[in-house]
Amino acid sequence: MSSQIAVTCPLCEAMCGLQVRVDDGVVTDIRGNRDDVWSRGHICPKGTSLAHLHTDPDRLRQPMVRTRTGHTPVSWDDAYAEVERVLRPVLDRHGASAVTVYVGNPVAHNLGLSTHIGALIGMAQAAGMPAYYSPGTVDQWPLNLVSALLFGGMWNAPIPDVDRTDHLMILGANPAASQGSMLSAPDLMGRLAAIRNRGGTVTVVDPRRTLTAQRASQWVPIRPGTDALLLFAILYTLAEQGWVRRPAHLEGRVTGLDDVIAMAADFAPEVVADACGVDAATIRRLAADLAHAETPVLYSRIGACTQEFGTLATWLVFVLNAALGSLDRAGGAVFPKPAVWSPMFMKPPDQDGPGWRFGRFHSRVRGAPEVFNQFPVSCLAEEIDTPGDGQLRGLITVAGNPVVSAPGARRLDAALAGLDAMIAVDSWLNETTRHAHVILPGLSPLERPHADDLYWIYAVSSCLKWSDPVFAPDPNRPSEWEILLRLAGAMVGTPTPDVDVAAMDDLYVAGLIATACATPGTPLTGRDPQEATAALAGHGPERLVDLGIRLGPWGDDLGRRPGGLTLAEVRRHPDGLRLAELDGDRLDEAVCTPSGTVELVHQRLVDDVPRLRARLQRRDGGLLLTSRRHLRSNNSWMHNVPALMRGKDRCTLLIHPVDAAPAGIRTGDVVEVSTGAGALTVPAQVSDEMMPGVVSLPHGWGHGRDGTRLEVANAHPGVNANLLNPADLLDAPSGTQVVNGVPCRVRRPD
Ligand SMILES: Nc1nc2c(c(=O)[nH]1)N[C@H]1C(S)=C(S)[C@@H](COP(=O)(O)OP(=O)(O)OC[C@H]3O[C@@H](n4cnc5c(=O)[nH]c(N)nc54)[C@H](O)[C@@H]3O)O[C@H]1N2
Ligand SMILES: Nc1nc2c(c(=O)[nH]1)N[C@H]1C(S)=C(S)[C@@H](COP(=O)(O)OP(=O)(O)OC[C@H]3O[C@@H](n4cnc5c(=O)[nH]c(N)nc54)[C@H](O)[C@@H]3O)O[C@H]1N2
Ligand code: SF4
Ligand SMILES: [Mo]
Repeated sequence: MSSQIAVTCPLCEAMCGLQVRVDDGVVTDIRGNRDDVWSRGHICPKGTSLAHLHTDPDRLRQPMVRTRTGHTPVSWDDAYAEVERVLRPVLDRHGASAVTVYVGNPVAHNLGLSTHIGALIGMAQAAGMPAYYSPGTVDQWPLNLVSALLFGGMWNAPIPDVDRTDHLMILGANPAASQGSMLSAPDLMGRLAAIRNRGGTVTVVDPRRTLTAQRASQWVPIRPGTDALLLFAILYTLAEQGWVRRPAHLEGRVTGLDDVIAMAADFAPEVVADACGVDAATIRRLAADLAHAETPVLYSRIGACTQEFGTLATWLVFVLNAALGSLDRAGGAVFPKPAVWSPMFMKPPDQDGPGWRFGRFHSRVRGAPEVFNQFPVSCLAEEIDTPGDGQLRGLITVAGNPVVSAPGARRLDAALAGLDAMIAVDSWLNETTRHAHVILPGLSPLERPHADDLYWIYAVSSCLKWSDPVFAPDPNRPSEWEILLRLAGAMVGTPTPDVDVAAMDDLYVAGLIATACATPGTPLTGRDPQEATAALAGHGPERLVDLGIRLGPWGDDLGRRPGGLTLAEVRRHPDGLRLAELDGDRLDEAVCTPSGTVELVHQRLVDDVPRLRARLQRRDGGLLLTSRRHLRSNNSWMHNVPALMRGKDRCTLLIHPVDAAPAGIRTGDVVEVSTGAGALTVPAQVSDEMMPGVVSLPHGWGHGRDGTRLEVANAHPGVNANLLNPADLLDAPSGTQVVNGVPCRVRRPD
């Protein structure tokens, strides 16, 4: 028996359509699906590895419980009984405030986890859990913060119109590896090449000459952490030269531009040049290039977020897009029109009133303010290991590996070992889950249906896709959304084995709908919750995807727009539905700030400018550590795929020859890298792809730990970069961890 099945790859934001060939129950080929309406055949090496993720002998197929001699497989009944045994005493004695949840990155890429994580978080919060944690604070939190303030929603931001711009400036992103982030566009590198082919310019601002920079028109090396200075200086130059554009279409739709221009007065190119490591003439030329382009646009991502001034840098990217007149017009920074509505687009009910509030409560140990109900992820360790009232004693991780991905990693590793209850919803026994009392595994990526919601909000066209599972799941295994609902039930008081998962699902969906009906600005505002709920059939993720499609711009509005789309209709199109292309002129529809305008000025942003000004006085002479990604890695968790591990060691320290030579360092030498947080040894790779004064180490490594079950990864352990990243180095307004621009020393060990 042979079959071809069209699916969407659940591994990254590019959401590629793939063709999976199955012969006699075995995947024999995976390739890009040329008929996929969205990705038209694009695939990267990770896409083909789905077959291995499915067959990986190390992938857990049964729950595991921790015993004195390691983890052993148990039945689902025994696993739930063990959850109850460890979790209930914590809840009974200390309440839900002693338990927290860590929401890992794959949650956003896994249908059942993404639809139902809200049930666990929401119910745990209702029971008294204060903050929760995620790698958002080592990632895009500055973008979320800036999006909420400027555009009204934490997931609401314009993206660069890569297919029509004639000048794209990229800061702190390397799509050659990442395939695009908060910018969904399959074959982004092909699209960048097309900009140059049509006579346009691609400028890459990055301390490293990445493959993206190599393929660009120009590479501008920058000292890590100083993008905000550079961007202020570009704004200064635009204003000085009379190049600020005030097009009619933005008249009355953007407020505060002149105030930001006034703030730029302190940041002339000559003033910031030294700190940025970019000379003033270059900065003025960059400003002129942007000013003279027809459709210039700036785009920034993680390198501009996870740094000392991540919020200001991310903010100024949008300020410049406004100052160049590029907001909301073709070729500029445009608001996509997602075809699927997501409850994530709603302002959370606890954010009542106009605008957004931050710092409504603070972490117990270091007093860090909450941002979107989260504390910086490095607070997790101290909240667990510091005794006293409010100490965390229970942790539920969902598809996360914070022992590898969170700064201050050593302390977290030790802290997890001391928890009274740790539950991991995870499919591998890795550096983090080895501490769990119970591991509850999900189905393989080929055994579950797939659809995306969040990433369509950053997508270059409006599409809808649904993938059925390639293989029927084992009927004796729960789906991950069911596991989450069971844990949610346990958090609100039901003994874990007794949770009625179907009833919880109904309760959750009814609650979401009631919230959407009561919240201004949702597609359900003002409608009758019972009637809306009754319009839906089915259960689990399918029901919520149906809701999202039907409430989307092409949906049937839960029956009120006959002929509109439903999930049932989308399923009839295995290659997807392509509904619209990016366009300008969506600002009024997309922006939901209290004033209805793009509000460029907020006190939280203005308050951080003096910190940036003070940065100009600092002369740090030594080396700065940065992070990088590789096309064939996926954060920490795909190093167990043999095909992705072939070739040279990728976990190396990149260092420029002028920094290596005085220390006598050559490629292949094992060097010691040390920071205020710790030291480790790693092979050096001497290369002029780094700018002098900056070194680069990938994150996601540090395998080979006792008690893990990752045969391939453990044979290529690498080192954990987050042993070097200090817990207390943060971007102030967002609480985001600094993993780019950490002062370090490199030497040959004695
Ligand atoms: N293959 C692969 N794809 C992935 C991932 C993966 O691990 N592997 N991870 C996924 C995830 S979770 C995310 S969040 C995205 C991230 O996607 P991207 O944002 O594209 O991330 P990176 O590839 O790490 O690129 C960040 C760049 O920032 C540069 N940089 C460092 N410091 C600074 C600075 O101070 N200023 C400037 N201007 N640049 C700086 C680094 O040198 C690096 O080239 O990728 C996603 N896609
Ligand atoms: N120094 C430094 N640190 C960083 C970064 C950096 O650039 N530099 N980048 C940060 C960023 S952007 C991110 S997103 C984080 C990532 O941080 P995390 O989300 O904590 O880590 P991942 O490596 O993505 O780990 C994913 C986990 O999910 C599990 N998993 C995989 N698939 C599934 C599934 O289908 N179901 C379930 N239940 N589990 C699954 C894996 O076994 C693994 O435990 O790392 C951050 N840390
Ligand atoms: S770029 Fe690669 S990992 Fe990302 S969706 Fe496409 S095939 Fe999957
Ligand atoms: Mo990320």
